[in-house]
Amino acid sequence: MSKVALITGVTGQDGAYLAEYLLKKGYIVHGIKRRASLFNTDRIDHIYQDPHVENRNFILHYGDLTDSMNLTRIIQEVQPDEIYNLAAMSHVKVSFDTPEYTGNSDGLGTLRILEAVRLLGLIEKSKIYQASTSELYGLAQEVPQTEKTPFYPRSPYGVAKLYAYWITVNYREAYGMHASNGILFNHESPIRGETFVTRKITRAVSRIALGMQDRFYLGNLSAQRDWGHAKDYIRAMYLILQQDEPDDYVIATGITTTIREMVEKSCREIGLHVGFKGKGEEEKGMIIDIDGNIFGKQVGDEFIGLLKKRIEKDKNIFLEVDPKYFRPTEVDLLIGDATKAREKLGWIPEYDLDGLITDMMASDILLMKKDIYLRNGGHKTLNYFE
Ligand code: NAP
Ligand code: G4F
Repeated sequence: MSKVALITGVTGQDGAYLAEYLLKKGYIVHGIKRRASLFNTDRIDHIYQDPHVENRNFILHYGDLTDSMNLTRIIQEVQPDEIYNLAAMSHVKVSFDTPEYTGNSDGLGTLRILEAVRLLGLIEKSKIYQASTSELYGLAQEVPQTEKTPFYPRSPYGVAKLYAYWITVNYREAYGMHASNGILFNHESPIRGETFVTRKITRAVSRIALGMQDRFYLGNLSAQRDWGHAKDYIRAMYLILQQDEPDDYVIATGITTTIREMVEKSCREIGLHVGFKGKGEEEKGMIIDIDGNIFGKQVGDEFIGLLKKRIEKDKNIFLEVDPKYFRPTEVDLLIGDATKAREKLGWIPEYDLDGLITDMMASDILLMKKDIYLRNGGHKTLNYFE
């Protein structure tokens, strides 16, 4: 008999990778997607199965973490062996604008799932994975952060996730549920949401290299993050639910990098050497030199002339700071110690930061080139603004 998994947030970055991974393992995968006025299933269209196909193993349900009855009905229908609760309003900056909604979906949403499992008598059957986060550490009390480091969240998102973390622990202790937290540090990929900083950088650098844009704007360049690849991190989620005993695990690479260095590395990946001048809100990023061999290979010889001309004319500023991206309270430094996950789960990441950047830059260069081809062919392309 195939195992049955239910994934909330299946249309998101992690949900899409996890669904694909579990399908390959022979699972029947159910996913919860939200109703939207436009199609919102881009990330899972390649594994979509038409409802008219018999014996489907990938089934989507409309639902929302703010709707208990909907969640309870879906869990009753699906009778999952494993529930991966990945749905969330996951943008830290946006959570300052929508704090109540964030608390409702990210905090209470977790309670709704735990309580549905309990009320439906599925405690013995359904194992639960809760998508906890390094944002719990916020104003970090210890470096590096482990499962024992005290939490100090710094945003409505972090505080909502703190509730979700503890209600998961509480249901485990109170009712003996197999409910576990993965405390995942930042993880990225070519399908990362476009407004998270890594993807914002790889998209903008690609567009600048191709002559589609002159400059872009970021917030705090000095914040430090421990970035891994989402493909490695969804494997950790799966491993956590294969354990006999529920527990909480830090998933991280153990290496931290500033946003500034992330910009430098993304540029270097395609042969652009960049520098920075000024401080704080006045800081600017400049293109200093181009390595023609690397640029030609990664971007294309036909695009180098335009960029060179730009540097000659001293219009080489490509990055500025816009305080609108600052957060009311910032998380300055995250770096995780995943020793427990390595020792107990046998989790070893396959990607390092350079591998992640190579993957993201190659994908975004290709994506932006598609727009150039469409425009050259007389077609309209879409513009997305933050
Ligand atoms: P993501 O790309 O933003 O995906 C979030 C998913 O949740 C999307 O499918 C979204 O639907 C769905 N969603 C949002 N609000 C919902 C609601 N009220 N009801 C039902 N679905 C809802 O996030 P991700 O990067 O894959 O992250 C997955 C989870 O891990 C999240 O809980 C996030 O907070 C957590 N996390 C992420 C990281 C990271 O670095 N990526 C690190 C630690 C923890 P739409 O597609 O319709 O928007
Ligand atoms: O990419 P970010 O928006 O990710 P953040 O805030 O660390 O949150 C992500 O990781 C968490 C795990 O630690 C998840 F729980 C959460 O769901 C999400 O996936 O910002 C990273 C850093 C911040 O310090 C931010 O201030 O980049 C800085 N930053 C600088 N300029 C920017 C920008 N962030 C964004 N989004 N946009 C900017 O222009």
